[in-house]
Amino acid sequence: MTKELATIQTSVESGVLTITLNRPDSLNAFNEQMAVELAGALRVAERDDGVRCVLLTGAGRAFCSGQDLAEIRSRYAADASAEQLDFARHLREKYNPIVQRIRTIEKPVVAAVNGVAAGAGASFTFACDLRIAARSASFVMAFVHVGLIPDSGATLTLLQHVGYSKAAELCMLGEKISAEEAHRHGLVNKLVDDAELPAAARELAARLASMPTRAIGLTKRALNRAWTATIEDTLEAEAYGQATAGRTADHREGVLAFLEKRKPGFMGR
Ligand code: T3D
Repeated sequence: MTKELATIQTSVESGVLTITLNRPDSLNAFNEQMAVELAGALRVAERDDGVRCVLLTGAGRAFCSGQDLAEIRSRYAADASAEQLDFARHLREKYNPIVQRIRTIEKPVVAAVNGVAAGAGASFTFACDLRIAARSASFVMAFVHVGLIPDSGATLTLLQHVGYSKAAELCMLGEKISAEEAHRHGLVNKLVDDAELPAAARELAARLASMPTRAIGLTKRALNRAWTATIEDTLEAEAYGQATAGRTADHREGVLAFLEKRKPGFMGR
């Protein structure tokens, strides 16, 4: 069943929670209401055991054009001094909890990039675990064009995906890159023809949702930790994660299914 809020739509099917950013007239620009609704949907996804994968996409011809610039302008109107706008607070309260949850929820999060992803919209896709993109999609680190720096985690996540040199080029020049180029640089996991995106994204998400959710969640935790950790930290985190995964019913089911030469039926626990 599809739930329609003011700025997003959600639906759950086969263990996949699909969240569609839904302000197509502004290319799904991110405003205060969307921040509240998206954070709420991700909170539900985290708590609901029936949700075993999250799929994030956009309505219309774009994924997300980043911060709603009309809303920024209205903030200027309310307070004539740009210096007095508390950008740090805005990020801490609206953007950061969303990025934090995408990165820490112990379930796979997939971005189905259906069109342009700009500014924080691009950052949201980078925070996801996997990106599947339509051939006509694109990415633009638009921040520099409005005199801002990349946020929503992109200074780390973009670097992780493409390395320093390409990250610096994308952030400093702010040039739009096609999904094909993003795919070549490892930023996009899978590229499909536009018409195929919804079905291909659903198939990928449903496949992830049918896998051992605990093991995937613990893998995500270990990968996130490993980036800044020493080899000692990493080995210890892996040992902890493996001890936890090794106690799940899905681990047992995977081993038995292999030995019995049958398809495993993972339950997500
Ligand atoms: O604390 C804080 O808030 C700081 C946080 C900042 C985070 C950020 O994300 S900063 C970066 C903000 N985003 C941008 O600067 C991107 C602005 N948009 C664009 O550069 C272009 O629209 C795109 C490259 C994304 C797409 O270009 P194009 O030619 O395909 O579409 P368009 O014609 O520019 O846009 C279509 C409509 O969407 C248009 O409205 P109209 O004329 O049809 O009524 C345009 O104004 C609107 N739109 C697009 N992006 C935004 C937007 N409206 C509000 N905010 C937007 N970000």
